[in-house]
Amino acid sequence: MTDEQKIRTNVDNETFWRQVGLDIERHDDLMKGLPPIFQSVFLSQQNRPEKIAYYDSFIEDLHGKRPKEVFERKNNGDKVIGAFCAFFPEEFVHAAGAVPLILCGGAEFPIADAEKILPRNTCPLIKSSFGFKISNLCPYFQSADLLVGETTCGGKKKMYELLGEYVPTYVLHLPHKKNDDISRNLWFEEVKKFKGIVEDLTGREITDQKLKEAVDLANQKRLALARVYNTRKADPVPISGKDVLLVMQLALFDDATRFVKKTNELAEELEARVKRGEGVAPKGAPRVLISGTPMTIPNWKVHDTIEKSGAVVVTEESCTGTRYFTDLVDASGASSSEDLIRSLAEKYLHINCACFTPNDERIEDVVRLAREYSADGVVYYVLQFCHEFNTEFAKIERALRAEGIPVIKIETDYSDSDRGQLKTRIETFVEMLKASKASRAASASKETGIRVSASGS
Ligand code: BJ8
Repeated sequence: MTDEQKIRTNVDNETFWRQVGLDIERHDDLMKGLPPIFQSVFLSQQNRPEKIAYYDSFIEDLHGKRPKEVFERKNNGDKVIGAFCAFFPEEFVHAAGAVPLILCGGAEFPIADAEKILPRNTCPLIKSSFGFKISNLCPYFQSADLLVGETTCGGKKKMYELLGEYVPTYVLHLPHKKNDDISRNLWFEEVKKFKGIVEDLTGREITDQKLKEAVDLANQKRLALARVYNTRKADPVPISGKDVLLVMQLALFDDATRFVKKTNELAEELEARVKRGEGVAPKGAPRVLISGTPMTIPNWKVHDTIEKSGAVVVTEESCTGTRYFTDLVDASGASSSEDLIRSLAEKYLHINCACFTPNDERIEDVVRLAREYSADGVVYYVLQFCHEFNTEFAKIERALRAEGIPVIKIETDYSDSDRGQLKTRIETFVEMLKASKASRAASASKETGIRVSASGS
């Protein structure tokens, strides 16, 4: 890259956005909506942990500081690889000294543009992601040298074909059955091939040593997130669900080494809060597990509605939740490159996306997580037109009901048009959870003669 081709990053945000080819006027319109939402959803909360300030500051300059860092890496010869799914083996990207980014759109703003090309009855995550690119609204997207898709759902597969007309796009072939040898071998070969694709793009060899270091880095990220999640098992909960969702969302953008450090610092503060019995919601507040499709920035409305209704979100069975970090890559027994890649491929096959059939592991996971986090109820969250997650609800509902765990399904998009209806349904659900907690506490007190505090209200 010649000096003339380098993007200047020591400039104000607007100059930088012009250089990377953003549509400045529309980008201004997009970004002016963010501060009031962020204020209402996040900054209005009481008693937040101090260490959350790092993640707040990230959002406050979302399209400034971090994209400039990414372009600085490009100026120094590193490549940027963007993806849209938890099945993106980021380890290869780190190992090649490139920058991995997850580019899933969570905003309503670019959807109208996307609908000029994609069918309206497509999931909003797909439309928003596509819209961000075709409308030149996202500096992260502008930085990508390669996009990596995957054969999960039909809408994404077809969108990647169209996206490839704008940016070079490679699609990983993910089999839809994970428990047979043919599928596992196919996925292993695909992951191995992806290593070569990253090497070709970057012009850098991924040695076993580099790959092991990258595996270690990605595992550290997963462990830091698991540490934060673990504190949410306490009652009172030391951090709101909204704040944890923010941390999860930024895990997909931030520099991995810095993110590990900051997230471990947050976990340490939360562990101290748990020891002191300090929480963000009163002890006994109804505890909700959210299960379903991912939520990317600025998709905060379901968490916000639940927590403003007097409940607290204690975990997310989602790709912006436990599915992202639960399994580690076990490289300890790997004695060859093939072994190492196989353990990597195996780890990814443990992500229980609804694109798999059968997908019993996910159903078991939801029940297990509800127990582990002492959830009083489950909000099953489906993005509109996501047939995979929508259809899988039938089995999940049955499994939860068999355990006596109440569940409600919310199917929504990125617009605000259903806010009122959502609020009414969620408030009714939370009231029901409070009432059943109170009646359980009353019968426990009757049996033992001990007064039990039952409600967070
Ligand atoms: S591993 S959940 S990140 S595919 S919501 S685009 S499935 S129609 S986001 Fe996902 Fe990977 Fe699976 Fe996770 Fe399609 Fe459904 Fe939309 Fe989805």
